Amino acid sequence: MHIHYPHSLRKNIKLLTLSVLSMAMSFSVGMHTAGNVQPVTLIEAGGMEKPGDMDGNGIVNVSDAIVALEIVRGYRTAGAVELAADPNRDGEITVDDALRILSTISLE
Ligand SMILES: [Ca+2]
Ligand SMILES: [Ca+2]
Repeated sequence: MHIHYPHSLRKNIKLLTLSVLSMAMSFSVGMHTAGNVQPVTLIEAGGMEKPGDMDGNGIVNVSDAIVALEIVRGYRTAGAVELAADPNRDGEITVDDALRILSTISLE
């Protein structure tokens, strides 16, 4: 389907697209700048890490649940990476987090 816009309207759409694009770009630049001035703790809590990605390899799978369970059982200490991936964000790795990781896996 081809729509014939009057020339002026087409020009306006082009201008509109350009202004939306530049707005989006300045917005993302603004976000980036704001991210840089954020305290490190906020960046960690804000989620560079995938929730549940305990080993930080970018995917949530059964080995992440195992890491969580190891922390729960005391075989391993929760570090910054593990806490940043804390699925329920309560600041500690518990069996609830391990269950959340397992349910994330089963949903995928
Ligand atoms: Ca992982
Ligand atoms: Ca937790």
